[in-house]
Amino acid sequence: MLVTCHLSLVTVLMKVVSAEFIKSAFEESDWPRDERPEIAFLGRSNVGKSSLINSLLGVKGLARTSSTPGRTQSLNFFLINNRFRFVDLPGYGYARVPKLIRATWGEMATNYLAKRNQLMLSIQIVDSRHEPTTLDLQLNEWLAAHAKPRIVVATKSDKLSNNELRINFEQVKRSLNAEQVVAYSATTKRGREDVWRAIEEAMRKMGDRP
Ligand SMILES: Nc1nc2c(ncn2[C@@H]2O[C@H](COP(=O)(O)OP(=O)(O)O)[C@@H](O)[C@H]2O)c(=O)[nH]1
Ligand SMILES: [Mg+2]
Repeated sequence: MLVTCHLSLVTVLMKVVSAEFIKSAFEESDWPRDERPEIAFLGRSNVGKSSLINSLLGVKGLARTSSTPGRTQSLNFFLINNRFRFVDLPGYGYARVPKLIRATWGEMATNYLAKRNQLMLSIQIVDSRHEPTTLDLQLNEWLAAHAKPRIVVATKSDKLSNNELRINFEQVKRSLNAEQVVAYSATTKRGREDVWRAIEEAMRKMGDRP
């Protein structure tokens, strides 16, 4: 009997069985110590980072969403399916935050990004309605210079017409020189499968490392 197997052609979307907040880390000594892979989320304050995390996980309110940004200055770790972690890095570029705290952002986040062996993928979030900011560009350059695997997610795409989105999408792609940009919406879940696929791909690649 001939049995054909098409399994490799079928992409099964990540099933989130469990997602829990583990801890807020204010110092490096607070980072989890085990070897589970991590996916970092980066973006300026209010860009929709928490909404992206919540909508990927299908859990409302796990990562706090708020319209008064710039308060969290810690790294927030979430454990997914007991297998890997999401890391919510503090939002950057919030003008009303004191200079000292802004400086701490750079230090904490870049320290994490530069050092963390468990880091498999950085997800840089930008607002699809606007041109990337100077800080977006700086972060992007930093990630590229340090050869960090990354994708760009252009969120709040539901706020644009298809035509506007097409134009802005190309602009983001150009200015951030990113291999992969995903148009996303936490409201409609547009782009959710693409982001999950990129996450799985990044974890698989690292698993293949000798
Ligand atoms: N329409 C729309 N609003 C969004 C989307 N993502 C986030 N928001 C809103 O943008 C604001 C900031 O979102 P939040 O996730 O707290 O941003 P964070 O500061 O980057 O974590 C909130 O009012 C969200 O409801 C989206 O995809 N579409
Ligand atoms: Mg947030």
